Amino acid sequence: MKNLYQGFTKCLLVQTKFSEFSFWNYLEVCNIVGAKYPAAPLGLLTVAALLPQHWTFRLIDENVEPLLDEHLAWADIVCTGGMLPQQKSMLEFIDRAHDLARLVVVGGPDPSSQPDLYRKADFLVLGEGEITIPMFLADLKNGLTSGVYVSTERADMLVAVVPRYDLIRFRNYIMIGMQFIRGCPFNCEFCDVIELFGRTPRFKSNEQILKELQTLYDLGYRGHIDMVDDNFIGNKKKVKELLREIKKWSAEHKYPFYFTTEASVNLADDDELLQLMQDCDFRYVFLGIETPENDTLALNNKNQNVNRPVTEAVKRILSYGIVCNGGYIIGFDSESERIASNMINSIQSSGISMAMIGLLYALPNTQLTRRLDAEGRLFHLASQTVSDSDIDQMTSGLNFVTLTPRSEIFRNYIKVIDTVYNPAHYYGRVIYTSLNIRPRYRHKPSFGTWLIYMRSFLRVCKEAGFSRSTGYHYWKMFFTIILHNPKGIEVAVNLAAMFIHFRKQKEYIVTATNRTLTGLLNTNEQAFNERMTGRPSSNRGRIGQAG
Ligand code: B12
Ligand code: SF4
Repeated sequence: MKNLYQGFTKCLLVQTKFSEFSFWNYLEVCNIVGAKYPAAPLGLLTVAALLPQHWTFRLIDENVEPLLDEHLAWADIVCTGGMLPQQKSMLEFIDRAHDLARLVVVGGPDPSSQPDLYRKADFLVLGEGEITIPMFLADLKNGLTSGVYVSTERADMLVAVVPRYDLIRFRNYIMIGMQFIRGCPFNCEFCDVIELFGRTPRFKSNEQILKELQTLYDLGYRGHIDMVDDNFIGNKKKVKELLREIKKWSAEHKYPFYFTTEASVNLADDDELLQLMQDCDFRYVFLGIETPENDTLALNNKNQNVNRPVTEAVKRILSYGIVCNGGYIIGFDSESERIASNMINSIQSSGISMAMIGLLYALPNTQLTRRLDAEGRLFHLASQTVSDSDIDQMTSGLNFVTLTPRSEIFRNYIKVIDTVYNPAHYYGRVIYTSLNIRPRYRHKPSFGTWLIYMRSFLRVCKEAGFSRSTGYHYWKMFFTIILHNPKGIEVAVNLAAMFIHFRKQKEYIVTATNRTLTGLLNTNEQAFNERMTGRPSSNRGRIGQAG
């Protein structure tokens, strides 16, 4: 067998499929703007940059194009990696590659969290690739054909490589990812980020980020960059320094990009930071709000959100031209009987249009999972995506014995999703956001892109404006914003476009959850829990008979 390390090795990187029903797969919106999938596979682009650069690479994103046997036949070695919802597609991929006698390398978040599930891969390269890929390459150089590589060390982000952005076709995606920070200083019980990446944020230098921006610029990319950091403002001093540099670079390059990111709600406390973000053209931020109930926040160590009124925070962020999206969770041990109405009120009053509401999921290797396991409440096979309906946290949560009766949680969940994604409520939030936003966008699209925007606008008018369920709301929203805050119209139309996806996705989630609820009501909740945990269940909390 030829030495794969030294030779002109052909390496195929494969991003396996996500479900089209995921909250994050807004394929209808991709269609409208002429893209094929929302986000480019940043993990694999980074892996390609860490592998020997004399190799030849090819990247197939199954969310964009089908993986053919001839792609696999071309390769000497194949790599894949991904997250929990890709577990099933990654495992199928390993089998398919093995059937064609390809050597398979696997890494990324889910294999790192539960490597045993991926044992059949030839090489398991776990944790941060910056540390473990060199270990794997050393073995490959010595002719080994299998191995498992782990490290407790964390990567030094100051030597992180520029991802191989040249391996993708930009027009297939709505946004391209870029990473500044790994790790988060907070300590939320359910979070796996602090387990995977630690609680001390590690940063790339400003020069590294500018180099990545320049690389994208030189490759001809213009438009949307998603800073994929779990908490972009994990160290406010550092992020301000970076933003000052981006502001300067962007001005010198005539603002080729605009940005989105994720941040903790304390972003709203810092006007200087918000101003810098606006100056760099940040347009959307995803806030981890989780729950409107203070006791639950405190019990989950999400202390940074306790006693922090979300409505005010969102209004302040909107005043800097940045739209807030939010993540919410149902199913915490301590949530009140009024959780559904509390959550609906919180979402409606803050005007957060894109609210990702999930069922609490005990992700592998988290404090939550360890506690539930110790309490005998964790389901066995807790984090295996076994069925096609295991899409993301919207359908696959509650992988443990709940304290509130499970059926009650499902009812609350259905009520929240059904209400929040009812057209009148959704468009109400769009109006609120678009009236309160004060955008000062710097990035100006090229003429060609502007034409695509116009075509997309007409498509949204057709899809949303002439639909029986949303037509009235769409035009009411449209004329309200045109009359009262015309600068908010771009945001308004974008959020209306997102509803084309959410409308479909809501139907899917409500139907799937109702099906699960009916199944649960036809059985006995205690018997169900015993089957799922493999242990006799004692009476805890408010657990009762289903129904
Ligand atoms: C950006 C992001 C998203 C984006 C974009 C995803 C995309 N398509 O690219 C969006 C918002 C869509 C998203 C959604 C979800 N996400 Co997400 N996401 C992230 C985030 C914040 C950054 C990912 C990233 O780009 N990192 C930068 C790259 C460079 O790092 P990386 O991918 O980890 O790759 C490195 C290593 O893992 C390794 N590696 C990766 N692949 C491979 C492959 C090989 C062969 C090798 C050798 C090494 C290797 O090397 C790389 C360099 O070190 C991570 C958290 C985090 N900090 O990583 C969560 C994270 C990956 N998401 C997660 C989850 C659970 C989800 C959701 C299910 C629910 C949710 N949290 O919203 C959904 C489902 C998505 C769907 N489409 O169905 C979990 C995964 C947990 C797990 N055990 O699998 C994470 C870890 C955190 C979290 N709890 O949210 N996500
Ligand atoms: S703030 Fe977000 S990333 Fe940080 S620990 Fe909490 S959930 Fe995790």
